[in-house]
Parts: sequence; structure tokens; C-alpha cells
Amino acid sequence: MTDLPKTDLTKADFGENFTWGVAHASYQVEGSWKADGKGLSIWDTFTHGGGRIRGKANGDTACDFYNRYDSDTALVKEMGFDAQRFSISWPRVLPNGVGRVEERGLDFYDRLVDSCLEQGVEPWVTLYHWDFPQVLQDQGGWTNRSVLGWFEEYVDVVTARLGDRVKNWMVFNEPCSFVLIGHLLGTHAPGNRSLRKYLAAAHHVNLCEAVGARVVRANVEDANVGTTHVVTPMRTVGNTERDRKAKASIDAISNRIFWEPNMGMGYPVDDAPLLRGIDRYLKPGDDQDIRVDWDFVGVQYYQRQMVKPWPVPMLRGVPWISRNHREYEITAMGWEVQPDGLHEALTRWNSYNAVPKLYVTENGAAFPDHVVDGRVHDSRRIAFYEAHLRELRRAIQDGVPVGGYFSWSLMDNFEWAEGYVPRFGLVHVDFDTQVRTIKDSGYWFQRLLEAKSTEPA
Ligand code: IFM
Repeated sequence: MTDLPKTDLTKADFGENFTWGVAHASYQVEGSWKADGKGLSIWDTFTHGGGRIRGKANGDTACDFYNRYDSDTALVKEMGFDAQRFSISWPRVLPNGVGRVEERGLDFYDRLVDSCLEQGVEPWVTLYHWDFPQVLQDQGGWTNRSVLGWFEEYVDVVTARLGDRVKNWMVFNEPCSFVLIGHLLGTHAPGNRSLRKYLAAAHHVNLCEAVGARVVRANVEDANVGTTHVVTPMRTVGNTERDRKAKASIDAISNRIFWEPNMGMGYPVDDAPLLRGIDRYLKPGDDQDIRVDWDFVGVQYYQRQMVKPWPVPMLRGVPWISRNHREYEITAMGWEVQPDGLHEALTRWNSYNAVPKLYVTENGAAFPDHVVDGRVHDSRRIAFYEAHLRELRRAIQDGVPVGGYFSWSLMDNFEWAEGYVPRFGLVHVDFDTQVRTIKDSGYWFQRLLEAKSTEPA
């Protein structure tokens, strides 16, 4: 394709052993929601019942990845990537959450891993990307401390089966998203709006980070163990003491509560009075048991968040979108495009000095695509990736140890409460026919990744 925008970025800018991958997640792509003995997940329930989903969409069929994983993995390779990050559906392998293992579900992941390896694509597995078993949700889900045992059993089953071939493991995808949006804001499954549930779930998820990491290490020789966090740098319009406190509070509630306990730093309650009630869920010894020595942390960056002061002492601030202060391009998710936020996110995590390596495990954007004569043009997405990769290169040049970059996402898929409207893929999916078409952005990556490493693409 000669009409793709040129870039002076080269593969070599990112170092010799840099991992280039694409990411996606079980509920968002697999479909086959009842196939081969799979149990219900909270997202099955949420999309078929209480949840407000754009277009009344659901993941029943999604991208039919359950049946098309082999040819989809071929697309990963065709675009020049060498890694594919995917997640496991807990109720697909343990329909009742615990107890009886559904071999057909595990066999699917076995085949997927083998397909990756046969095609020269390294599998990177996330153990939990939001599709919690409904039967365990009925017993309180993440708010019930028994989840520590449930999760331990689940991780044991998965890693015992796949650990001979999968070396790269992430315990969670974005605890902030599924705990905060699912338990406090209520717009994601399980749809709770409760401060108590948010605090209980946050603490149990943080403990499960340690449980998961321990089980992976026990079952997998030479495991590379990490987790992923969405990193949302906060901004304020003003610069007063009230602005500073508002920013610190929202940062603590959405970012630090999920990062710092695992590093032995406790909960940031001084900056966020809202978090004080978390004490009620702490048991003796938790402060030690919660610690994790990660091999890496996956930084997921999409946007910065504007915050303004709010006269509620518990909260001090609220996330806020001001049309007057929108100086940036807006994606189909309504998110501002601010590439230098990626540099800020990586630099901030690096300043903790707690993990030897960072990966960008998600970064990408939803924009409307233009389908013309069999081509899918998405110049805004190409510009987005170009700008963000430049910021990643700048972070590496500044000494931040980043080992890889995963685009979100391989293909258009089910975008949770937003249904199928926002399209994040490098590959276009026609959801009526399941036909896949590599977008211009996919070819742009192909040219970057297949050029001789020092040549600009
Ligand atoms: O689609 C989601 C993904 O599941 C988690 N990270 C953010 C993506 C875009 O919203």
C-alpha cells in the first residue's frame, strides 16, 4: 500500500527484544456464550437483563472468535505482530465457578495457545478480564472474601493446563474499571452502586492479585508474572489548594487504591476520605499477604481525566468534562487524544521503582472507519498510533524500561456498555457476516513491523 502515511519511527527505536502485540478479551470477542457447557458470566446476565447497553447489544456471538481463533491468529501474524494477548473466561472452564472443570472449555484455550505457537505468535494470557461466574456473583462476587479461595482454584486449573506453553501471565485486567464502574458507578456488570461493595471488592481484588501471582509462580516454570492497570493521569483547570485536593482524591480513588497496596504502601486514605471505610474489610496479616513482586506491570493508557473541586468533604472532587476546556481531538468514546499522557503514565509508574519492567498492554482508539471499495480507511487511528508510539519512544529514551506494546485491539469487538458502536480494531469486523478486513492502520503496523528494523516505514 503506497498511499499510507509515512513515519520516521523504526522498530529499532524500541530496542531489540521488544514485544509487538495485539490485545483482546474473552467476552468481547469469543461469542458462543452457551457452547460446550460454558456457565453464565455476569456479563451474560447484565446484557440480557439489568444492564443498559447501547443498541441492546450482547456478547452472545461477538466476533465468533471461539470458532475463528485460528484464522484470526493468522491475521495477527499477517500484520507483523509477534504476540497476542487474550483472556480466559472463568465460567467457560469452571461453569459453577469452582468444582467441576469443563474440559471442553479448557480444550478451547489449549487449541488457541497451540494455534498461536504454531503460527509464531507468543500467547500472553490475562486470567481475569471481567467475565465473572454468575453463580459466584450470586454469593456476593468480589465483595465476598471467599473469592480468595475461588480465585485460587480457578487460577490453579488454568495455569496447570496451559503453563507448560504459556510463560507470560497477567492476573487482572484493569481492576479500577471492573471494581469502580461495576460496583460504585453501576454502569458495568454486576451493576452495583454501593460504596461498601466498591471498597470490599477493591480490597479482595488487591488480595487476589497476590493469590493469582503466587499460584502462577507455583505452576509455571520461568513464569513472567504481571498485572495490568489503566493509568489515567488527572488534570485540573485551576491551581488552587482545592484543585490539588480534588485531583489527589480522584487519583486515589481510581488509581492508587489499586496500585499501592500490592507494593506494600497501604491505602491512600489520607488523600481520599471516601476510602476510610476500607478498614472494615482488612484482616490481620493482609498488609503482608497483599504484597506482590511483579516481574512487570502492564500500563494501559487511553486518556487523561479532568477533575474539578466538589463541595462534598468525602469526595473533594469529581471527574468532569468541560466543553470549554476541550483543546484536543475527541474519539468515538468521547475521550480526548493526548499522546503525551502515555509518557506521563509510564514515567509515573517507573517512579515507584517497584517493578523491573513495564509493558504497554493496551493503547488504541475508536474512530469511525470509512469503507471504500473493499479498503477500510482509518487515517485518524494511524495518526493516533503514530503519536502515541512517539511518546513511548521518548519514554524509552528517557530510560523507562518498557518491554513491549500491545494495540487495543486486534479487531472491532463488543465494547461493554457501548455495544458494537465504537470500533477499536486494526481489523474491521462486519458483524452481520463476520468478514474481517485489515484496516489501513493494520497495514501501517505491518509496514512498520516488517521493515528492516532500522528503516523508517
Ligand atoms: O475495551 C476495553 C477493554 O476491555 C479494557 N480496556 C479499555 C478498552 C477500551 O475501552
